Amino acid sequence: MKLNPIEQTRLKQEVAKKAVEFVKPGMCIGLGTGSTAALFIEELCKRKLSIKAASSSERSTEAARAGGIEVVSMDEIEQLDLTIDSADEVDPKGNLIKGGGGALTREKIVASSSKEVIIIVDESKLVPKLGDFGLPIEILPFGLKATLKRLEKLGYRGHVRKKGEVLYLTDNGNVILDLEPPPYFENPKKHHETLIAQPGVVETGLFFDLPMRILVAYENGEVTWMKE
Ligand code: A5P
Repeated sequence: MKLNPIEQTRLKQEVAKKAVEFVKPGMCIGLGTGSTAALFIEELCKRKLSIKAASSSERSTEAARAGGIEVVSMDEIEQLDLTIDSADEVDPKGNLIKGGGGALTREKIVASSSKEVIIIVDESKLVPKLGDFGLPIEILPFGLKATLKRLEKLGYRGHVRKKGEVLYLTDNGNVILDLEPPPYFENPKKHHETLIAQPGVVETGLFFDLPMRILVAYENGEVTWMKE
């Protein structure tokens, strides 16, 4: 379901506001990346809660620190209490495609280190099958051509992400390959396992088997948990 950009931003704001209610003083929070996560961080800063955060990108770190949140490195924490992040697509089982903002690897590390993960989305992100968005994967720049060739042999084609004329580099100094869906990622686990087994592939934007709940803002004004 397509939404016009103004309406979509309104829904992102609604779900971000709701998500802040789950953050309690003393918690250690994982911060996602992207426009929805940025709105959540903005709301979180307004609350002036005494919390710590670990962040999935330089962008989110900067925004949180500017708003007075103490951001610590992942190595300073044992486990995060709660991670709040968004997604590019959510299927009916709660599997996700992430990485539109290029932070998928750090996002997966942060989410995997969290007792609980709340994914906040506007209803346009809900899809019957994952794939229309494409699939961002993070790749080492070393041997890029060889990695692309190997992936192509396995049937995965895509475009190396660019920022203007130059390669887009992640916070980890790696490249993002935006894969075309074949045509859908109906079995996300299988695709993830095939892709991650290839030398040079750092991480995929397929998220599954994590302690995630999906909070959705709908056009009719409801903000509620996604039901299977
Ligand atoms: C960042 O790498 C992504 O995983 C984002 O979480 C995802 O792309 C959602 O982004 P928006 O909130 O900007 O739609």
